[in-house]
Amino acid sequence: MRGLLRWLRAALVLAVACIPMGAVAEDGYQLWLRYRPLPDAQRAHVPDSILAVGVTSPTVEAARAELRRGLQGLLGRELALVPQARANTLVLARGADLPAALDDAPAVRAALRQLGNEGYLVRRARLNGVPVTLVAANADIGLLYGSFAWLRQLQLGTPAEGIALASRPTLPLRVLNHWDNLDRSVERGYAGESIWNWWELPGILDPRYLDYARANASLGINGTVLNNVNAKAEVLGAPFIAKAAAVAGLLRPYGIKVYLSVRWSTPLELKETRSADPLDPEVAAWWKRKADEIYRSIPDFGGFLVKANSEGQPGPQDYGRNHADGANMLARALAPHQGIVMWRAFVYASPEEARAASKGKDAPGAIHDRATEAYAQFQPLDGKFDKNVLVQVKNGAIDFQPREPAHPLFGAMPRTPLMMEFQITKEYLGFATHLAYLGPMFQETLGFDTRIGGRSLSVAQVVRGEQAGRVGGIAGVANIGSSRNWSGSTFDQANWYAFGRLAWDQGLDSRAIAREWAAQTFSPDRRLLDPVTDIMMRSREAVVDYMTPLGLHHLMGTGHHHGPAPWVDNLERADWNPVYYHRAGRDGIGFDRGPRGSNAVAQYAPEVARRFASPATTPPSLLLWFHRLPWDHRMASGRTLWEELVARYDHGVAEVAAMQAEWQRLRPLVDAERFEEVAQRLAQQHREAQWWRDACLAYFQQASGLPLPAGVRPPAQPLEHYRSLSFPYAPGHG
Ligand code: GCW
Repeated sequence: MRGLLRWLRAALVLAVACIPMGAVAEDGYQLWLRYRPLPDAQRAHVPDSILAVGVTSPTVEAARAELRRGLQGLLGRELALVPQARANTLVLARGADLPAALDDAPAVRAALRQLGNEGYLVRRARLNGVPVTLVAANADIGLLYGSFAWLRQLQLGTPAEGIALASRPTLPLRVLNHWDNLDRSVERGYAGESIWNWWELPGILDPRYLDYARANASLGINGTVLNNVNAKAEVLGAPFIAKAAAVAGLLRPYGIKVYLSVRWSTPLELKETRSADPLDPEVAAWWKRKADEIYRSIPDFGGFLVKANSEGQPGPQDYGRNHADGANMLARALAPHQGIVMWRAFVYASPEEARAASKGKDAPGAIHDRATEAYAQFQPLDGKFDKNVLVQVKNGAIDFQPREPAHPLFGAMPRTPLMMEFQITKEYLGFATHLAYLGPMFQETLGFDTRIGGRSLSVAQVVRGEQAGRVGGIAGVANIGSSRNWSGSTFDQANWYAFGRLAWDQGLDSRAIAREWAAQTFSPDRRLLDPVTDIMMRSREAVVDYMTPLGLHHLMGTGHHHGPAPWVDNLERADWNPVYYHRAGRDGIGFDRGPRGSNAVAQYAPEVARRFASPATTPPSLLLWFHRLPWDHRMASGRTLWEELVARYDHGVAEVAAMQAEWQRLRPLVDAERFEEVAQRLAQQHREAQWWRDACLAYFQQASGLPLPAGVRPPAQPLEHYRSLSFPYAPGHG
């Protein structure tokens, strides 16, 4: 017995000795807010005291708490709250409270005038002749954002005396959409259960909610829709309003408003009305009462997000009304409280139309095309929505595919505020298994030139309302769950981060964002930053290549959307089948969206339409999105289309192998925990990339009847093998 005790003691001493001083487990929980000790060289002029000028508030408290936490980590010192500035003190001050003894107060005031309600200014200044760091803003939330921004710079390795920032968000509405169900399952969630513990709310508040608020505020995200767009009526019952109110209370100091997704037929389902017709006064009165009830519990409630008449959800069309009728009725209930409606444009044809199409009634020149349907329903409603309605449009016209051209609605509704909807969770890009940094994808869509009215106007500018004064917003379908690292994998955190940063400023560059994220998440060591940024920047294109190169889309498995299934042709709706999208046969492959096909190109501005109407002027990355071409179509590369397709699939797989090799070289620079986690995922990604490549090539080879080009490795298994795979327990299935 004594021997055992001695052994245990020795083992314990050894274990403790093995943990380096100050080491914290790198389990990803802290996201990019790790605040690891600064190198000595960077410690000069870093404040060790703080002075908050003027009255305090929960938001200023939050800023102070973050600064203390941050500096505690960065310096290993407790930050002193001082009544008077001393050398290097960090001064937090609203514009209205700027201390008279601030040397350059007039310049600060002038700068603040440009920064709006949420912007911030950070600079070195002199107070009573003492050098200080000033964080100033017009409102408390700016002080919080400024504090985070300043801490970010320190984490990036910027010397304290060199930090000078002035920033304001370019969009007022920067929102996460949680597709979280009331039973804590998450539709298309790959990071564990929902972080919202609905069952335990409102009495029990998970400390994680606060860390969620911090992480989002650090990016400037200012809204969150708590529940799935495939919503349940119960979420508007009193118990869930109380639960949402508890969450709202925690998020409020961080500048984050709570919104709810609502089900169109809620009053009917709760048996409180006899209809859900938006023009029925009884229905409108119910929603008004419901809005009043919500605002009694959540005075700053943001509003509703609605998925109506889409994928089986009820909506105003059930009563012969249109989307504007529906959205406006809800908007009028919210308007007295300054609430908004975010009405989704993710709709496609009615079952009857789709059935007609699936019976092969397509006439030449008029083939059915799901990609055209949202435009067909929404464009005629431009200008018909109430002021507090925003139409939320997915980045592309199909469905969050690895690559889509920008949705034509962005160029077609100048009289309606539009919201961009990105999907941060990687439903179609390898779940949380594959490393795919989405920054370049977000940037690609935001930068798409709509050419409204013949002028150059990017999607980002449209959403900002630059041309028509209809200011919109941006939403991201969250990839957040209760898994320890929040997003299911380390690199998936970067997608949350990139979304938040681009929501704040669409002009930021995705490469710079990747670098910034990596510096905070791993370390600002250049030997690490260059390769990590490189891996991230090539990752999304790799996924495109091994899943859906050259503009192919919607080739994934049914329902769960995991893995390749280009052969699927038996689903109830024609436009749920991969064969509907790729149309591969002996004579060619691709979807003709040109004038002789579905003419989807006509939904873009004339210059854009002209470019996409011809294969010669369509970028190769979108070729098969817009055109159906013979296999021997000559590509710019000199290869035939078939050879090019094969080469792309191979290139995608090779890219993953290269990413893997690059990661292996980083072993000495990354903690063992995260190194191993990423290495395992990359290995799995490589296996799955090969699977995609093999299954798709086996299928397209059969469809085309063509041999593989010389020297190309044949698929590892016969096509039948790939067709036989099934995944009944894949995660995230709605
Ligand atoms: O991409 C599809 C998803 C559904 C989702 C839908 C939507 C919430 O497969 O799970 O439903 O889009 O955006 O409404």
